[in-house]
Amino acid sequence: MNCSNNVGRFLTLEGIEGAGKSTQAGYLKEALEAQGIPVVLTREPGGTALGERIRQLLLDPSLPPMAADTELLLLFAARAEHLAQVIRPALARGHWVICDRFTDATYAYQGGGRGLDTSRIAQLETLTQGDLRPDYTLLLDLPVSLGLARAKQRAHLDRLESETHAFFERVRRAYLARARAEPARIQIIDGRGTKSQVREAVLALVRTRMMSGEKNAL
Ligand code: Z5A
Repeated sequence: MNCSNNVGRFLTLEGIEGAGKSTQAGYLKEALEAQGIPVVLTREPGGTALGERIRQLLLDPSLPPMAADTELLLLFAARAEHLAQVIRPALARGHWVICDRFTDATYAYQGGGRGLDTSRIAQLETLTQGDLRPDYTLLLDLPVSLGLARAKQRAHLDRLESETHAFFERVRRAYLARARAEPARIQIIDGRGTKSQVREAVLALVRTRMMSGEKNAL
């Protein structure tokens, strides 16, 4: 991987609910910025004004169930906007982009969880992203029961969080299968540790896999 300081990097965090993605994304941003690396921290679905409106629709538990294809197309519509307005411009400026979920989540939730044909997801991926893929993906893995227990500490569950345990087991399995299929890009991190243990594991991986040869060090 080219690790010159002037080249933007695209790093994504993935995992089931409560895996600690948002927590670790914040820590990583802090650590990179402390080394003078400009970072854009963003999330999916969301990341733009339009994307956040689409997110509200996707997660609203008061709406009647939507067709799986509607959900899929809304996710890619938000993603197209996110790429155009935020991700591609930031990478072109040489910033690092840390994205809390991206297209691996679509393969895991809509493919694994909902059972949609992954070849159709792949078609939309190519249509929306061209050949842009994350440089590096950290998959925070933990048992579904632990992730859901953490997520339930929040006040209320959104539409997707109200899915069954079996749904999230399928999501987890799909994530792990993707990691096995793309070991150079997707690195599994044990999400069961304390926040600081997971933070150390994340920083160690980013240091060795994405920053070798850089003068900055985490
Ligand atoms: N979705 C989809 O279906 N298809 C797609 O293509 C995309 C998304 C992109 C919203 O995502 C939903 O969109 C999501 C998948 C779907 N649906 N569900 N269900 P999201 O990322 O915004 O939602 P989320 O996964 O539900 O976020 P989350 O529960 O906040 O998870 P997290 O970001 O991984 O965890 P966190 O916010 O960092 O931590 C959760 C709690 O655990 C919090 O109280 C922390 O303080 C605590 N925590 C974090 N780390 C630890 C450790 N290590 N120990 C103990 N406690 C911890």
